[in-house]
Formats: sequence, structure tokens, C-alpha cells
Amino acid sequence: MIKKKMMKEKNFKIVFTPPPNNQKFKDRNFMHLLPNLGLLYLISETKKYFPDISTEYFEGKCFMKEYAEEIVRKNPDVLAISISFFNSTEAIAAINEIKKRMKKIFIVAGGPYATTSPELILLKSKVDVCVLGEGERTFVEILRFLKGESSSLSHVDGIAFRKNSEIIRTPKRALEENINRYPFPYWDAVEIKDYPGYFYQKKRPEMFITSSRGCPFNCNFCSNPVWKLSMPWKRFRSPKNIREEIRTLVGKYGIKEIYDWADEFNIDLEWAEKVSREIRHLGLDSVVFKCMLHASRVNEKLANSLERMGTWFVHLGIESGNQETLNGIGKNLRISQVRNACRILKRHKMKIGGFFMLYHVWEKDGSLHYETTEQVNNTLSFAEKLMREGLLDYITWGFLIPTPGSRAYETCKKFNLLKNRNAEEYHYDEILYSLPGVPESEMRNVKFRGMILEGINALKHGNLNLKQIRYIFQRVRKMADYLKPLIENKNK
Ligand code: B12
Ligand code: SF4
Repeated sequence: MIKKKMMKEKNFKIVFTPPPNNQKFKDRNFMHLLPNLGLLYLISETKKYFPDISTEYFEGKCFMKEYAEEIVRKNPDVLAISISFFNSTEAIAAINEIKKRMKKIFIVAGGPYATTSPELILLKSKVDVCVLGEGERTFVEILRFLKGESSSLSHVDGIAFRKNSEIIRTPKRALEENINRYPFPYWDAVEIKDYPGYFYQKKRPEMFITSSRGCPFNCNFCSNPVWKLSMPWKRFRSPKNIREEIRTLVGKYGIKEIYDWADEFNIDLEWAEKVSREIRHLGLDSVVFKCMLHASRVNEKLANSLERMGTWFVHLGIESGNQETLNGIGKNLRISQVRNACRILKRHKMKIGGFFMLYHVWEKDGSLHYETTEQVNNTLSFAEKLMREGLLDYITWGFLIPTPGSRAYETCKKFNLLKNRNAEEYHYDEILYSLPGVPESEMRNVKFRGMILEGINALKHGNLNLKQIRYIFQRVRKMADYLKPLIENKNK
């Protein structure tokens, strides 16, 4: 099964890559805003233990044919591919295509989808190993095995692989408690200036960081299995470690804008204050920041610290304008807290983006609950009102995505709402589930209204990243797609 020859080779080459672009759903190819941070972390960890191994990062911003040809040209011994639910179709096809062209290559898959669905990936593809959860330590142990330093893959915790025709899952790997021990991402593997950065941006070049890993909450639509394989669900980096990363990004790579992708910056307010203080001590007056916050934990002191460290934009997961829904989906949030958070943040000159989801589904006491069109319209009116009052600047507006690994997915499955048994192959901008008594045309109609609001406000509030112009056009085209059946119906 495993290539004995390669195990003996000391200097093999690894290519780290996200999957190729999707040929069918071109508008879902917006992943390449910035490099894949998980893979850059893995490169650093690999270099730390095996300085003799040659490593390369391949963004794969192309379709399958070109992608496979490029990998064949690079001729790695190991391919490390990162998979989320949303690019799993492309990833599986890519693994099979590369295995067809390169008989000896060893392919390791990791990321959220490899964590929730390793058996499925192993069944559908010729992948050699799936890594479940945090990848650094597991990947190093797989490399030890490939180098012949350990005798069996069965000794590596946190993986799934085929042995004879059986799929083996080794014991779960405990999460690393001290995440400061990981070296910083290996930025030298990419040309940072070639990446456009996030949709809303003030300065370039931009890079992102994760100041903590995981989230203590458990919203029913959220599928972040990587950080929830074991406790503690939330782990913080030390403020000094974060400061050093920022110092390097600014000093060595000339980064001018930094987006902290940690699920939320304000879980521990004392820690957030210390991080802000460390960053202020760097005296980086011209560098600006963005981050994500939980609206239930915003206070004056936090907003003040954020402002003083140069934060101009924050994202809030608001999700719904209905308290009943927020309770049902386990968001740990009250509508009044959203308003309060926006008011405070606005006093500190922050631009605020709100994430909203429509037609939430949840289970309570064993029965199915879901949002009616009236309730979804209520969410839209709530967002509109916040915008009119100057409390919100941007919204991101989309249907619930029942992602494998989330409780909402289990609920949809249990109540037979998923439209297709093969839910993993869905396109995220489609409506993936049906709701009793709610016609799809009605759902599309509400989404369209929200998209108009999203578009108008994005234009009105500025700071749109013009490097993302293709994506903006794709959104406009999507709106036209929505509009077409509505016009056709009217003309009948
Ligand atoms: C940044 C980000 C994005 C960026 C991506 C930019 C980029 N180039 O990476 C953008 C904005 C484009 C984006 C878009 C979307 N995203 Co997103 N995103 C994130 C976010 C916030 C951070 C990812 C990150 O860098 N994490 C930090 C690194 C260190 O972790 P990591 O990538 O998981 O890598 C570790 C392990 O997974 C593992 N690993 C990963 N790859 C590999 C590979 C190998 C070989 C090995 C061994 C290990 C390994 O080891 C790494 C180090 O420990 C995560 C949430 C989160 N906190 O992780 C969501 C998340 C990944 N996104 C998610 C979602 C839902 C989306 C969207 C569908 C949102 C939407 N509705 O449009 C789209 C889909 C886009 C698409 N076309 O596929 C989900 C994925 C759910 C799932 N089960 O697949 C997440 C988990 C959020 C959530 N809680 O639901 N996203
Ligand atoms: S949606 Fe956000 S707050 Fe809720 S569990 Fe996921 S990361 Fe945490």
C-alpha cells in the first residue's frame, strides 16, 4: 500500500495546495483572496522538523486540467491538500486525476471536510491518508513514517487510511494546549502582493492571522470540526506571540492591513485588552486592522482598545432579526445586544459588517422548527433599520447551508429536508433544503431583496476592494439570474 521506496528517500518534495477551481460553478472560486493559512502553518512545522525536505505552496487558482499538469510538472513525492465542504467535489476529482497521472505520489488530505468525512473521501478517491483536526503534529508524524522513522501509520493518532480494503481510524489526537509553540505561517512560500485581500479593504498588501483557535459556542449551523474534536474548544495565543507575528508581517513583508480571522476576538475581554496593548506598543500608526466579534461581549473598553490599535472594520455574526430564531439556533445572543454593540462600536468610528442567514432550521424537543418567510423578511427589515440608523454598514446575506458536521445538517437529514441525498456535492449558493409550505420561488425572492440591500450598501459605504472586481461582477450576474424567473413569471 505505502510506497516503501519513498520511505527510504531522505530528501523528498512536498507540494501544499488548496483544490483547483470549480469548472461548473465559477462564482464559487473566490477562495484565493489570501493564501491558505492552515497550509502555511503546516509548511513551517515541516521545515522545523525536516529542514531537508523541499516544500512548495501551489495556490491552484486554475481549473483541473491546468492544475493537474502543473502538479505533474512540479513532480512532488507528497501532495498535501486542504479540503472544506465547499471545495470537496473539486478536491476529490483532483486527487483522482493526480493519482492517475502520478502513480507513486502519496496524497494527504486535511481541513474541515477531511475531519468530518474522512471515510467518504477515502471511498470516493485514491487519497492515501486523511488527517482529522489540527494538522501540525499529525502531519509531522506522517512524514516520520514516510521517512522510515516509524514503522506503521497505525501509530499516528488522528488519521484515517485504508488498510487492505478496510478503512482504519486511529485514536483521536488531543488538541495542542500551547498553540504558541507553533511557528508562524511560512509566508516566504507565497508572493503576498499577488493576493487581493478581503472584499473590504483600506490598504494593501493585506494578510490575515488567527489570534486564537476555536470558539466556545455551539451554533447549530456552524461546522468548525477542526477545533471541536476535543476540549478546550477555544485556545488563545499569548499577546506577545501575536505581537511578534504582527511585527514580522509589517517589518519583513510590508503588510499594511491585517485581518484577524479568529472566530471572535472578544471571548476573553482581558486577553483582548492585553493583545491590543501589545500591538499599540509596536507603534504602527499606519497599519490598520479588521476582526470578528461576538456581539454579546462588546463594551466601551473593548471598542476603545480596538480603535486605538487601528481597527477600522469589524464583522458581527448577527444571523437573524428574530429572538426566537437566535434562541433556537443556540447563538447566545439577544437582539438588544446587537443594537448595543453596534452603537458602542460606532462611537469608536468602526465600520460594521453583519452576517445574516435566512430560513434557519432547528430542532426543539424533538420537533422541527424553521423560519417563515415573514420572519426572514423581519430579519431583512431589522438589517435595513440598522443601516438607516447608521449602525450597520455592510451585510452578507445567504441561505442556511446545512454543512456536514453541523447540528442543522443533522436536523435537515432527520426531517428529510435535504434536496439531494448527495448533499456533499451541492453548490453553496443553491437552496440545499426544502421547507414544508415554503415554495422555493418565495425563498429566492426574499434572497433577492437582501442581495439588493447588500449591493447598495456595499457601494454606499465604500472601501470595496477593486481587486475583487470579478467577484463583484459575478454577484451582479447572480442577481440577474434571480431576477429572470421573477420577470418571466410577471409576464405570464
Ligand atoms: C479564512 C476563511 C475563509 C476565507 C478563505 C481564505 C483562504 N484563502 O483561506 C474566505 C472568506 C474566502 C472563506 C469563504 C468561505 N468559507 Co470560510 N473560513 C475561513 C476561516 C474563518 C479561517 C480559516 C483559517 O485560516 N483557519 C486557520 C487555519 C490554521 O486552520 P485550518 O485552515 O482549518 O487548517 C488547520 C487544519 O484544518 C488542518 N489542515 C488544513 N488543511 C490541511 C491539509 C493537510 C494535508 C493536513 C495534514 C492538515 C490540514 O491543519 C491546519 C493547521 O492546524 C474558517 C473558520 C476557522 N476559524 O477556521 C472558515 C471556514 C473554513 N469557512 C467556512 C465556510 C462555511 C465558508 C463559506 C461557505 C462561507 C460562505 N457562506 O460563503 C465560503 C466558502 C468558500 C469556498 N468557495 O469554498 C466553514 C467551513 C465549514 C466546513 N465544514 O467545511 C468554516 C470552518 C467556518 C465555520 N465555522 O463554519 N472562508
Ligand atoms: S457561528 Fe461563530 S459563534 Fe457560533 S459556534 Fe461558529 S464560530 Fe462560534
